[in-house]
Amino acid sequence: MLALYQTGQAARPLQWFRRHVTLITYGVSSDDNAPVPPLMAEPLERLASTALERIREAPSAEHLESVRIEVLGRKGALAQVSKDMGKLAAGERARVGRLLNEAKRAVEEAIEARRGDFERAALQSRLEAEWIDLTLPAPGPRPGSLHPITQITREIEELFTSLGFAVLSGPEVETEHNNFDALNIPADHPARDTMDTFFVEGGHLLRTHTSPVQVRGMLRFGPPLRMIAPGRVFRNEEVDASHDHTFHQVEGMMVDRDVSVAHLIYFMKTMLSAIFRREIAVRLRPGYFPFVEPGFELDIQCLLCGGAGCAVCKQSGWVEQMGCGMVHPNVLRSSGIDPDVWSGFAFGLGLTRLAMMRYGIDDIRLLLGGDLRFLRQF
Ligand code: FA5
Repeated sequence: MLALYQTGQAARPLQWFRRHVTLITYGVSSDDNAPVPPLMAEPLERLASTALERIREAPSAEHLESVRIEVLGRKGALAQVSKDMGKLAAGERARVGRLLNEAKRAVEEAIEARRGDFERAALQSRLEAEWIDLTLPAPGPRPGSLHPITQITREIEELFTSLGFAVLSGPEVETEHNNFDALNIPADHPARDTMDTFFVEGGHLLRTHTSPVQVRGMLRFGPPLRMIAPGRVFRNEEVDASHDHTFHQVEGMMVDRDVSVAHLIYFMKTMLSAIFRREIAVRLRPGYFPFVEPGFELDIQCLLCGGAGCAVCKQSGWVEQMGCGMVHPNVLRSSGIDPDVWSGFAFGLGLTRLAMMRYGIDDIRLLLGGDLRFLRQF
């Protein structure tokens, strides 16, 4: 007797085969070329036809794979038959082997065909699900936007050019002379302490303000002169909600005959009302800058808290926006301009703080932080 099969799903065809093999064992024939008797062929055919039916009816690729393993796998039904063949007489073994190969090929081909069905169906459903209408217009590039400081800089440039001012720019790495000495701040002057900065080799430093562009403008063009100079400046600063180590200013200067504080106030007011497009409360208080005399600080009422007090205005209700004043005679003189003939005003506006007021930004660190979630709002 040959070994019995115990598997569950394949049990039915295997029972047939068991009967068949028993018959082979006892009905020995020595003629290798004799046709396989129906009693030997039938159980294998049934095994194959049952497998083919299950393959045909397999509802999914996964199910198909489990049928394949049951029938063709190393421990599957056909493997077991092949193992048991060793116990047959030599002549029978060859004929049953042939039958077995045919059954195996038929099952393999059926599995391959059914697998193809599943693959085609999967492809079809992907084609339907992932269908793209190529005739639709492309979404196009996502538009970027200008940084709020760039936007406000451009507005100021436009305003001042319409008032006859030139837009100048100066280097961010400046000479110590232009940043301090030519502005009436010699090496031992205490005003240098308020503008501690980053010194680089060769008597140069990262400019602490845009005021050195005044010097460059006066030397390059001479009087009469109307210029503004927006740009980035640097200080060794304790960073908080309203102070950064890197920020933007715009310098303004007008040198002509008979320029007075009245002109200064007029231009300041014109600029602020153009930027805020409404009346805003300002206050002018005396301020000390060695390069102007008299000098002022101009504050605007904090637009973030409406003057009630917040972290940006340090609970004072006012935010310092700019320093300004009448150009000191020493500064005119150091740029070769005769202070007895010419006079002028100058201002240095904190562009970063202006942008904060304009857009309601309550922390200066957001502006140069590079966070796209913040920048996409502008
Ligand atoms: C100056 O820088 C002078 N050069 C301004 C000036 C020019 C005065 C011409 C007279 C004539 P001050 O250090 O105050 O001044 O800076 C000017 C403005 O820059 C301030 O009013 C403020 O708005 C802004 N500012 C100053 N420090 C910082 C900082 N750390 N972070 C952001 N903004 C600042």
